[in-house]
Amino acid sequence: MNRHLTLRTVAAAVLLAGSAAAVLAHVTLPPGGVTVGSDYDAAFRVGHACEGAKATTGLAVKLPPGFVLSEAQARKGWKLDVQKGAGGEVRWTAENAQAALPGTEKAEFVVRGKAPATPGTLWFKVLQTCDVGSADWAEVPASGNSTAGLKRPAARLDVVAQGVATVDVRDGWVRQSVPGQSGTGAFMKLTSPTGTKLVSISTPAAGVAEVHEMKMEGDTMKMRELSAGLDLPAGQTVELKPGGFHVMLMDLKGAVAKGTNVPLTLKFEDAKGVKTALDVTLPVGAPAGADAGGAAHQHKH
Ligand SMILES: [Cu+2]
Repeated sequence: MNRHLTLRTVAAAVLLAGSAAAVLAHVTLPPGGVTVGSDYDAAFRVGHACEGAKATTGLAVKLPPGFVLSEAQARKGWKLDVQKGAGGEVRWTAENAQAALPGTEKAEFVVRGKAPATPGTLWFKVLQTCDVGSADWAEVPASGNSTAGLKRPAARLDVVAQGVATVDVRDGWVRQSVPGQSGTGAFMKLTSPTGTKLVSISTPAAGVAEVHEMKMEGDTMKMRELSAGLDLPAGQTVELKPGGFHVMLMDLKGAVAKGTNVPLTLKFEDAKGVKTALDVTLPVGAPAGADAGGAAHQHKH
């Protein structure tokens, strides 16, 4: 019982992480979490210089308690200082103006280490220095783990329990059903940091839930179940959307009404046969800006 509650809490945390990481201007870690006690390459993404600056000249990453550093990746033309242990820090400094990272280029600064043995959230505080000024990515929410509303959030890493998927789920929603309709669709963006496969779905809202693919065949839209599962290549965002891949909910237990939420359990299996699951709760109704799909998505079974 307790264990179940914990899993749900962590799943909700991963969802929040997803939406916060969508702000590209920040220094962030890639979407998705890490399993307790596993090796992790923390690749800090720098996609811009400090405000009003032309280039990044230095990056200092503070290692949060529980993260055990093994090594930091050197950068050509940059000096690397590594301070291990509690309160440790990894610092890269451009040796000259030529080596500095122009604001128009993106780069990853990689710290390799091991995740702690207990689930939770790690915050990596990052100080970015530039030709002009600096940006201190060090804000941590006072409570909870959402970085929404923070101007300079620290980079966040979710450490999840064994058996919980590290997959990032973003922009999820379920299509509202109309009276008498027996089926509907669920949509979301999935990113697996290590690569896995979405193999099955279950929900108390429907008797049957399947992963489907839609394709134009001649001038008719056809769909079929992906019986072998949906591949999620490492680091790639796979979008489930009207007219494409989607989760098909059939034999609905009741009307799927706008303003309500639908809980789903996503089950994954990676290339090594490791099975994980993730509980998510998706709102009913297309979010603003989403392609609702219209008539093309009226399924017939
Ligand atoms: Cu379908």
